Amino acid sequence: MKPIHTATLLALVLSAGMAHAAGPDADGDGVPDAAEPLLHTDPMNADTDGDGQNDLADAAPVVAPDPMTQAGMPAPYRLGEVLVENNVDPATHTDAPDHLEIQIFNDGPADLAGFTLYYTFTDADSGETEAYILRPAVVVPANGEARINVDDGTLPEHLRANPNSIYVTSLAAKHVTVAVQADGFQPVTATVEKDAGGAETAD
Ligand SMILES: [Ca+2]
Ligand SMILES: [Ca+2]
Ligand SMILES: [Ca+2]
Ligand SMILES: [Ca+2]
Repeated sequence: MKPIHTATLLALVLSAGMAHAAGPDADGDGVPDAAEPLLHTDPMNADTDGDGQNDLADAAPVVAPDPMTQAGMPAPYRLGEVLVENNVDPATHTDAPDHLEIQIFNDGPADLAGFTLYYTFTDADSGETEAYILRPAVVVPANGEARINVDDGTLPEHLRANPNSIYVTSLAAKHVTVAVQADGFQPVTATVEKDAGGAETAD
């Protein structure tokens, strides 16, 4: 079956009267909670992909354009582990909800903040790609390291991932790209492969 373009799907949903059925809209983006899974968007986030356009207005609500800029100074930071399954909470060393965990090393003499994270998931079966922009509040100490966790967002300082992402809805393998940039510096990138299977099956 040919995939239905999200804009077409949303038009169908809206013309079917779901928006006017006064269904709840928890995040106030104009897309009823019941319709958000059909768009693969987050019912608790008005701008699921973080590109500044809310889910109703966004023609590609789970595809954010690449915000990285190459003009900055050479990065004093580098990526360590990039995990897309079997995540562990660094504070408690206990199992954390899977999605994305990124370790950043700061080799410079100053603490670093003002990070932007851009990541993509490409589904090995469908070829579909999702792309998200997040702005983690992480501070990476001078000559130290820190981690960015993107998951269900319930643990302190963890960021919320889209619960209706193809990460969750498709069991196919995923090709994942990650780019991390602190204000004024060039980005660093990594790629990682997620095996086929459910997000938590290997735990
Ligand atoms: Ca909504
Ligand atoms: Ca939403
Ligand atoms: Ca958006
Ligand atoms: Ca978008």
